[in-house]
Amino acid sequence: MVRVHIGLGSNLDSPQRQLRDALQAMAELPDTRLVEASSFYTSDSLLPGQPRYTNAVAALDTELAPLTLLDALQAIESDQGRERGERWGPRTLDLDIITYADRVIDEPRLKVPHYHLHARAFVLYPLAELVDEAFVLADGRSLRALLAACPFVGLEKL
Ligand code: A4P
Ligand code: MG
Repeated sequence: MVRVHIGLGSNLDSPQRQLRDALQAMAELPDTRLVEASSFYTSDSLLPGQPRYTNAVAALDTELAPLTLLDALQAIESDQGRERGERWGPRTLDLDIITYADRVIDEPRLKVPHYHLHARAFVLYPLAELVDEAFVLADGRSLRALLAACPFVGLEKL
């Protein structure tokens, strides 16, 4: 079993319900245990003109290999009505692999730690609820330093 962190986001069709349903679906994945979920947070979309997002981070323990986990998460997105079209478009559900144990992964379909992590308060602050203060990403960046560089601005904790 390895510990992984999943970022959840939704800005369509009852975002809080989408996140709750996704947590339930992840808890039911094979060879996987849902350890804990962060609080839910809302924030404006990074792209203007889209509905506000609700975001959270979940900790899972899993035996699924990274790409198997990615496939499983994409299947949950599809089950919850995600239509892949426009990149960065509004979505019922986005599931991103934020960390996978202490591994750095650089494959065409999967980059871990997640590439936009450092600039995203809506990922960093919920992640901070689930790890200890001294948490260091697989690429050596400390969460404390990332938080210090990414103020809690525009985030609302539900
Ligand atoms: N991919 C590569 N690495 C990963 C990873 N670590 N986890 C690939 C998951 N997927 C990963 O993703 C495109 C491809 O990225 C996947 O097929 C996978 O192979 P996608 O989910 O289909 O497309 P996307 O979500 O539109 O792109 P992306 O870059 O993930 O967008 P983001 O970064 O999720 O941005 N504002 C707020 N407040 N909250 C948000 O959550 N999200 C976005 C979308 C914009 N603004 C936001 C939020
Ligand atoms: Mg995504």
